[in-house]
Amino acid sequence: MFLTFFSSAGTAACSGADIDTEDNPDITDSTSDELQLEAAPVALDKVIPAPVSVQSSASQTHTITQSTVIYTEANSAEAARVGEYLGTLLRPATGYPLPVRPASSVSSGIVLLLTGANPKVGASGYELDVDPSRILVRANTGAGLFAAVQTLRQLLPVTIEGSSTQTGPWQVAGGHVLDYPKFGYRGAMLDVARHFFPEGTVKRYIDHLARYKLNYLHLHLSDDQGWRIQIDAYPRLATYGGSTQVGGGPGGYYTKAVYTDIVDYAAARYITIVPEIDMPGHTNAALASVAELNCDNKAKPLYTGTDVGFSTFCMDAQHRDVVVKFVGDVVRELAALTPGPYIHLGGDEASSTSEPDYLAFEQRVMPLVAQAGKKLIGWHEILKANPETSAIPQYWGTTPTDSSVQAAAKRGLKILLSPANKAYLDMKYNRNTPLGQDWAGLIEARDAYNWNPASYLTGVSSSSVAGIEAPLWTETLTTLAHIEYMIFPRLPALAERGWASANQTWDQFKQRLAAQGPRWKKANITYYASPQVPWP
Ligand code: NGO
Repeated sequence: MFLTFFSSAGTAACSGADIDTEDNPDITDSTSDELQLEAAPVALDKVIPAPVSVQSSASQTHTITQSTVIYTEANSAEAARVGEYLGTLLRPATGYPLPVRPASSVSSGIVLLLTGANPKVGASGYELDVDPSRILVRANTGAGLFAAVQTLRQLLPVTIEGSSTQTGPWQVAGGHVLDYPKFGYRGAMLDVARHFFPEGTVKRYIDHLARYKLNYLHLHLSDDQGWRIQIDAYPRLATYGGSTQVGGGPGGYYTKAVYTDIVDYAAARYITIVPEIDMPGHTNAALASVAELNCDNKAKPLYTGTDVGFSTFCMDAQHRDVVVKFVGDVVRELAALTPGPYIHLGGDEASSTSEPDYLAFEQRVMPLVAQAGKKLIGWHEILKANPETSAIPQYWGTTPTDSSVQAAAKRGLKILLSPANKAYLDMKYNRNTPLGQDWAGLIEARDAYNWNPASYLTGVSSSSVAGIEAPLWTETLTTLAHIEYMIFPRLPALAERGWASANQTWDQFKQRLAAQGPRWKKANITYYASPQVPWP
């Protein structure tokens, strides 16, 4: 059904140009009047995700000027790095030098401190105080300072998104913000297996996540159509298994050096990479690269279509030890590339694996993750194999009631929520959306926002929810513009669901969402101009 999107040459019939903002009649260029309007300070409660609490002081506006200094906690290299990141964000549009210096009883400029925060902010939150003399941020961690920086960025005029010098003034509304996240895991996934995306695209995706305070990026690194990460024990996985993609294009893979660069880039934005190798199904690329994973010891041909459920590792008596050793080797190399706590082993849609083989397989491979010093995440089908309580099942069903997930929560497992009819970023917005799929339904901006992760699953309490993740599968997506069109504006809606404590209504949220549109436009980010959103 997806093949209709692709020409015989394997290029998407719907190119990025079709959805480029330049061609989008709903997105007009800002006039200078609008730019004047945009320069007015943004109210403290107009950011996404909505902060926990805000007190505005209308008369206390702060203006960033040519002589503003960014002061950071003395003796903290980490605070200095966040200060430098802030400087990098603000210098292009302001044209100001914004030097970063150690703080010593400062009462002016932008001040980032790792002391004195309200304990409520925890390990990821922050306090922000704005008055005419200074912008003061206090947090317990670099992650908290970084979250505050993202808030500050949204409080500045739209023109802060410009890549060259813009006209100020650079005003920030006065007042106090106290803010911290509801859930510890706030993620998005990028499927780099169906179509391969180069390092630069992944980094830009990471930047988009950072804007909205997401802290995990799950990379779907293998599937039937491609294996995307260098594994030294089996070099052909990447060089051969990674040599194509959906539609037959050249594919690609990340060398360990490039992958490490992505991990570091994410870490500098307080985003943890969760690598996924999907198994025992969704494994054709591995089966094509390593013959002994097949029952007949014959390598499968590469696959460039979009069917699911046809591939499986062989678990017969002659092969199971070979397969388990293979998984162990891969998991060890992956764990060595992963500073974060999690390795994702897939486990979905193994319809070519018999039930006993699936259970035998999972029971042998799940412990390999712990042996490599990591915790397991898997699609919720892994619950059939009774994983230990530290494992996190990722729920991708389309109904709120699932007995296996309920039972898991009762056993003490935390559930990661990705209900496909709410959180799947690859679903079409409406019937005419030129990209994406619709098997889980159509997901307009409002649908992505209108659910409550804390109470979504029947019989699963909020304390059993690890958080939420928005997966972007890429059967139909080939360019950065495609990716951005699918994630904006739904990603910020889902990000708010993961962060915000208050359950705001769509009517409140859509006003704040609308204000993001001009920012995306200024930053040359492609987006879907949903008719549900009152874009300015
Ligand atoms: C399903 C399937 C993926 C598809 C995706 C498309 C899961 C967990 N397995 O989600 O292979 O790419 O739908 O929406």
